[in-house]
Amino acid sequence: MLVPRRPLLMGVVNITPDSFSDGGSFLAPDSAIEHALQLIGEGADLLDLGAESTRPAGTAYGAGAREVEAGEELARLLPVLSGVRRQSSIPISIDTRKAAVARAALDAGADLLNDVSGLADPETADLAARADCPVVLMHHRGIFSGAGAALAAGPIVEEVRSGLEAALARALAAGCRREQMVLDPGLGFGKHGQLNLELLRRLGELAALGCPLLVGASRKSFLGEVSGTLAPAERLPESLAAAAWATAGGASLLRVHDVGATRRFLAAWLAIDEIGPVAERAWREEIPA
Ligand code: HH2
Repeated sequence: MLVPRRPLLMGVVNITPDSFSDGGSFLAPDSAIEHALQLIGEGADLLDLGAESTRPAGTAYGAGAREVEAGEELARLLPVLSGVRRQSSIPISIDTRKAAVARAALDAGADLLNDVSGLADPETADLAARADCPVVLMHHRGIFSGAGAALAAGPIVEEVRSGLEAALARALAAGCRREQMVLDPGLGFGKHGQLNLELLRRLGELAALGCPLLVGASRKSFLGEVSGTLAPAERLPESLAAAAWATAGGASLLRVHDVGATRRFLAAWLAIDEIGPVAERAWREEIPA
């Protein structure tokens, strides 16, 4: 197996009361800052701060998350952003769909934008072009809609590829540079279980879009469905399997909740992969010509 170099690990910090994965655990600024510093200690390469959950409605998650106004989102976000910034120079991504939030966060020292709507708001696209910062463009089939969402199964990889192409074209038309863009298939986000598995398996086909790929599979319900492990925080083994497939498929970034475990898992996997050529060389050197 040819395993690529280790992807960068983006540690998730949800400053929300209602995230599917860890809602309410880090709503207070001090606990969110402490969590961010812990993820840095575990080896995160960058952080993703989000202050509005996108938890879908559905049987596992009840009513789904509540959309929040920009003012409330900023009140949650900014104290954590400045608190982390004071103590670390780690790159910070902001997970938001709102231009006002993105603008204030960039002014306060954020480095990247992570827009799960794929720059649907032209104001955000314009801001991204002027800021010239890295931007994650994510595909979705409805941001708050449940995974079932009565959508056709269809050829999912082709749908995601053309959706990302369209988002990329919109961003370029707004003045962004291709080199700024990171593309994300948007696992979950209106796609039911098997579609996500197929996207992970065929991730390499999205590399043709010519931008680095980010994958956010960590703790998601399609992984829980595989093994029947219901609580999101108990989905680490399944999340590591997804991290392995994303890595083999060429992902440059993994968005994960369990940074330390993912880092150790990938280090072991890569060490096993790399020992092949090393062992072969050592063996050849011992054989007399
Ligand atoms: N997934 C979530 C949120 N933001 N951003 C990108 N680029 N890709 C993803 O897959 C992605 C994302 C959902 O995970 P989480 O933040 O843990 O949950 P919630 O939206 O409920 O806060």
